[in-house]
Amino acid sequence: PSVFNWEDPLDSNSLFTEEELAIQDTAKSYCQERMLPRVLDAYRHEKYDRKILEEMGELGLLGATIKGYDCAGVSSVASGLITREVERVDSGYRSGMSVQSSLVMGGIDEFGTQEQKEKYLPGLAKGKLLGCFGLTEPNHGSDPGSMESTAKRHPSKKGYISISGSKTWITNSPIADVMLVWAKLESSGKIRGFLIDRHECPPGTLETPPLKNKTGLRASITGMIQLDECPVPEANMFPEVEGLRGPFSCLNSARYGIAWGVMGALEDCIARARTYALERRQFKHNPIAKYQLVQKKLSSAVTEAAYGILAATQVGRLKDAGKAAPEMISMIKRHNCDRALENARILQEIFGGNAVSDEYAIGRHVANLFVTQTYEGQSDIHSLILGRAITGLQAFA
Ligand code: TGC
Ligand code: FAD
Repeated sequence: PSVFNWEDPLDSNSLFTEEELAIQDTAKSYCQERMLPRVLDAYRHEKYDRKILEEMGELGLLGATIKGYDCAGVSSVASGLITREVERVDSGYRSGMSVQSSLVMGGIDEFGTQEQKEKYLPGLAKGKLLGCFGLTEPNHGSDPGSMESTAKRHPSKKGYISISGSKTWITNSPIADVMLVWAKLESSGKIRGFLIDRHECPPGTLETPPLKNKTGLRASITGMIQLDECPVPEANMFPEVEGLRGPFSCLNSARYGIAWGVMGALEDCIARARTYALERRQFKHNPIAKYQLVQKKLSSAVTEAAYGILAATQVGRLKDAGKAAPEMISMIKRHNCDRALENARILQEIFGGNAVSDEYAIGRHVANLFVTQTYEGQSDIHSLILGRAITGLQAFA
């Protein structure tokens, strides 16, 4: 018989394989039992427990779509389901994982040499090494093509490149072991990718100061990367990829993951708001869930979460078939982040004054979801990427 399940209204579970559902279950148990109890303290005191990545590594959750190098080699939909479970707890924890998995491991897997893969991927997969991705600069966020960081032949060290420049708002940077940094080769003006190993940099050539007192994503660690003629072995440069295609290819996977993750955060807001509305009574002892205006808020949020999951599933299937255009990813990244933020913000109203208490979690999700709408291409930038594909006219500059 057909039944309506508010937690999966369009029966998206029927689209997942047994294996994908089992992976989701493993991720869900870990996230609810081990991560959730830590998040309030982490958010309040803005501290990131590095052990989390090691625990995720033990469960095979890092770089999960990569084949070989101690990675699980699962489908894109399975990796989306993992992301959804992590972000159901907190976007900051998902952020730390996305950077490690999609941006750093994904980049090395796609563009690295065999030596680079063997040196870094197994340690990153186990969470023994921590990675970060440096694209954004203080003067160039939405327009990374104008970056000022430069790479040139090192004046005194043979076989080395000298990198100078400044990256900002970099997730994981203050504690990262390996930094995938994008800089322009001075000789050609072309953007290239470099793996900078913190432990191999001479003193004074690399600083990674943290950016503290954030209003969102407080359970993740964020900082700068400051490079002052930092010597990096030539062997640490990605050998072939040139231009923005390099960083944007990594971003395709990370943006896809965010489209899944934010739906997990929205689903958590829905579950909490529903419980609260059923328990809280106002006017003649009615639960506030009985009032039409409250029901409308829940209906809209449940609808958006269901649609968002279906769209992300479809793009995941296309991705594995090699048929996912970047604009499809822009569409789901933009839409799911915008709808998650908008609906979480409206659900926040259901909690009345209690929404202001961090014990109720809803304010934390709302503050986090603002960041998801901003990084990896702010939503308006994705509108312009889509607008270009629709009209053939470029509106950025
Ligand atoms: P454009 O002319 O569009 O493209 C330049 C070259 O790049 C290629 N390309 C792509 N390749 C693969 N996938 C994509 N999605 C691609 N998009 C573009 C393109 O084919 C071209 O290649 P070639 O060989 O012809 O040179 O470049 P543009 O400078 O006009 O770009 C404009 C725009 C707005 C699309 C782009 O700059 C943009 O997306 N800006 C947003 C910046 C952004 O997303 N930054 C993210 C920083 S990382 C981050 O936020 C991590 S947070 C992680 C966390 O904590 O979870
Ligand atoms: P700007 O580019 O200055 O944009 C400001 C506003 O102007 C936006 O609303 C934008 O949409 C709008 N705008 C800009 N250009 C146009 C235009 N042509 N038309 C219309 N509107 C426009 N980056 C990394 O490289 N690695 C990371 O790990 C990373 N982690 C992050 C973690 C956090 C917590 C945060 C907040 C950011 C992180 N970022 C990271 C940076 C992030 O990607 C940038 O903040 C984002 O790309 C926007 O750049 P910006 O902040 O410089 O904003």
